[in-house]
Amino acid sequence: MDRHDSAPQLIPPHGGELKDLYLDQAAADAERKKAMDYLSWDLTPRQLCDIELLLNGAFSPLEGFLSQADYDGVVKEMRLGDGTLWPMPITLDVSEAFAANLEAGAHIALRDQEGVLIATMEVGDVWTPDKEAEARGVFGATDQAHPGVHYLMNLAHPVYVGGRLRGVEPPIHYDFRHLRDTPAELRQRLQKLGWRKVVAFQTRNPMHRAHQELTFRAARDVEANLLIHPVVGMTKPGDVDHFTRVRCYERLLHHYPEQTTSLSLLPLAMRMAGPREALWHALIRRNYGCTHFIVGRDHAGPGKDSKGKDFYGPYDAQELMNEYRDEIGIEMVPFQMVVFVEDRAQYVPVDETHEGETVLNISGTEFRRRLQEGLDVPSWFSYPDVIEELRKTHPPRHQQGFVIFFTGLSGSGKSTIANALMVKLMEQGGRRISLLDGDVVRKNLSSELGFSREHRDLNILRIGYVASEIAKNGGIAICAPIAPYQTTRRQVREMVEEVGGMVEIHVATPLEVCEQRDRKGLYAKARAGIIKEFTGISDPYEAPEQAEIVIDTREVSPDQAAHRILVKLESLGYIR
Ligand code: PPS
Repeated sequence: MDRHDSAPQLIPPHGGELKDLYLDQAAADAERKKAMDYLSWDLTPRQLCDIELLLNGAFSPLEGFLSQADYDGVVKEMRLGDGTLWPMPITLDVSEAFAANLEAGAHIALRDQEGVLIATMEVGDVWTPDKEAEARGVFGATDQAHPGVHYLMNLAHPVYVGGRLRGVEPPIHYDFRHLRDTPAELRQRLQKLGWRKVVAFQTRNPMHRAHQELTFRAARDVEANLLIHPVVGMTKPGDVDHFTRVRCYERLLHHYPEQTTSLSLLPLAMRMAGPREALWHALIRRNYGCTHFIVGRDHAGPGKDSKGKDFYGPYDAQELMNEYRDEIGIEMVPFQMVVFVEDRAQYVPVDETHEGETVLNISGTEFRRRLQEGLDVPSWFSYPDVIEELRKTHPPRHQQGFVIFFTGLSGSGKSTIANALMVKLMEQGGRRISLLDGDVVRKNLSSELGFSREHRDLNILRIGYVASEIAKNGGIAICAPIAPYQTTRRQVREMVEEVGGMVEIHVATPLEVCEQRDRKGLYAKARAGIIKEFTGISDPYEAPEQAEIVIDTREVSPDQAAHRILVKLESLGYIR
């Protein structure tokens, strides 16, 4: 590593030309006035991340959300219309209703969730993308187990708008302000430090000793200083929140030799696109003024597909980076996994281990289990001060809030089992419990809603929101709606797992049995056409694929069902 820079020299301006799409103060004030007459679009959390990096030049050479011609080129061959290498479509997705009022040449105001004007955009083109083709091109997959595909298919709006941006005000961040740099600020900082070579490390996870060793070796090998450049925008659902991670990185920083390593936060919304994403990450780091970029095993990997197969090969990203090495403008530092060799008490790249040596490793899953169960984490694996930080927000499971989410047909027995379970949990004592039963929620939270897909989704997302708030504050939320749609249940799971545990229970009583019981007489009415859109009769029910528990009430009584759930909760560590 480069400790200090004694040789007098000119620091090369790393990173090439940097776009800055912000207007000056006077022009921004004038733009704010004009924007009062423009149509307004409230940016989604992902769009807010994208626009920040468009406006500050992290996405140079882009000057706005992609036009259709640029988008087509990027999806098909990772190139903008003018041939420049750019692997990721940065698009402004809007609703059909909003798009219906747009035409080329119009201006729109882009605002954050509070209504603050971030930028205006001159509309270039408006089109409806072929999302399946986009998924295949960008992710090489249409399987919705891929978080990027899932987002594209279910969460992104259906129409895209391209156009140049005029920046009025950067999105505001109140957290870790001392660690946030624009590309221009970071370039300046690196220059001031006299760092001629800088190797950037991308991460969305807490860093343990293996990561430290890997980054330290990478920096030493290319004689560069190290920039830890973690993503704090949007990462993979279920990841450790960035507040916790940043505190961990700050702790870790003290374990590097002084003056060698720096930390800066990147408000990027990841897509988990593996090889393409690696290329994108590299271009972004080039824009931030880094000269080298570490690409390890399974860079930005989305995990396994619905058949249990990896979406990408572990070194696909390195291969793609190699293919485009002459165009990226930043050098890759490829890295193998590093492992701990017990006999040498040392971390080494996996190909430098000798036969017969004992190699220790704790997988991500095993590490999470140890945190969840409050078990010891050895200091060869991670620094105790880092673990201490993690434990603050990730206490053992029995101290965490969680959500028990029942789903099943009307009359399947959800409410009965949910009530039995609640009473049994209350009997055990020591926890706060809220029951969000289907009928009760519809009365108190969703009285204006009907049973269209749109209304059912709204209803379930409201339940998910309230349940996740309960879980966040350490409580237990028991929910018992029909929740007929897979994607909506998945959204709830993602929301909940950010703050606590989620246990999904499919009450899989078959339709014929529910109909035979017909306690409320609703099935008869549905068959007679008096109730429309009735689940199972005239409306779909998509059975869960990953429920933690499946219960068929033909086989067990409510009491037995509740008992089975308690046993499962115990085995998962949620109760003791
Ligand atoms: S959903 O789909 O999750 O929003 O439904 P939910 O909020 O759980 O409400 C289901 C209860 O509403 C009654 N009901 C209907 N269910 C399904 N489809 C139609 N069209 C419908 N109309 C009224 C029914 O009593 C459901 O209660 P449960 O407890 O499930 O039997």
